[in-house]
Amino acid sequence: SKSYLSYGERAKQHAHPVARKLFEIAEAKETNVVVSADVTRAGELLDLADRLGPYIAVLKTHIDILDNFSLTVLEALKELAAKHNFLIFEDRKFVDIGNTVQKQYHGGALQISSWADIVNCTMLPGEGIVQALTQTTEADDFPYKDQRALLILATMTSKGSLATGEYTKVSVECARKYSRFVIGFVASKTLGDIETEVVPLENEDFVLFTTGVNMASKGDKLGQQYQTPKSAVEAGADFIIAGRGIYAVPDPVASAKAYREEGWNAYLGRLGK
Ligand code: 6AU
Repeated sequence: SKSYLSYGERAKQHAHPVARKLFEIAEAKETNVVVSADVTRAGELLDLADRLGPYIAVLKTHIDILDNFSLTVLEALKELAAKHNFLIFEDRKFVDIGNTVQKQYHGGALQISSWADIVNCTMLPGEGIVQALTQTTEADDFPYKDQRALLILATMTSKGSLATGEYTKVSVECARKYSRFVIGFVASKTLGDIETEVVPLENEDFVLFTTGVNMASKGDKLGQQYQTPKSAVEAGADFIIAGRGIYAVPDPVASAKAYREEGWNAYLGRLGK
């Protein structure tokens, strides 16, 4: 499987420009950390992005949780992404009919397509959601052609999640059908294990983002379940998403460095180095 190739090798081979850029960043900065910056003040978000920027491959946002949101925040975020060479992933989890998600993604109050390199969606509505988002990015007047990518939420980390079985299976099938826009999954196991009947095909290289990663906790009081960076990468994660384990501790920079080191060492271990 491609998950046993280096990020550098995958950067050279991948058909999608956003996946290539992601792998190039991981290789250059020696990090597979995605920080989930789930803070509610714009100033705090930008401060985290600036301080953690050097140690992360991707900054993941929930832009709708900012209680002082303004479009100027997005400009500042984009500048920080360029300064520190990271991608921005808006964790919007689109979950509606095609006609609605197209408007939520491109334009609208949050202008998501104009600043988020990566977004995600759930498969609850069926194939049409992926078809619609793909169509938006392929329109003649879409300004960010080849600079945007989609992840499918194939499993979830919360207790009692219904994102299993047939749901997960359809996630994989849909990723294959729309691989010109879908670069991978948010999920907690390797692609082969997400849906045991679906083994990765010879020429595909989906990127696996695993969330529910925390070095100090097993879960929270609201059903979140955690594993360590090491166990996530050993189970096939290409990128580890950590939120509170990094931003909600006294020294987020030291924490980001620790997650980076553990995630990177587990990756090297997977390569046999
Ligand atoms: O590390 P935490 O628990 O503070 O934050 C985890 C982050 C949150 C969740 O909204 C998100 O990861 N998440 C997702 C994503 C990324 O789509 C899926 C999932 O199954 N579980 C999960 O926690 O921002």
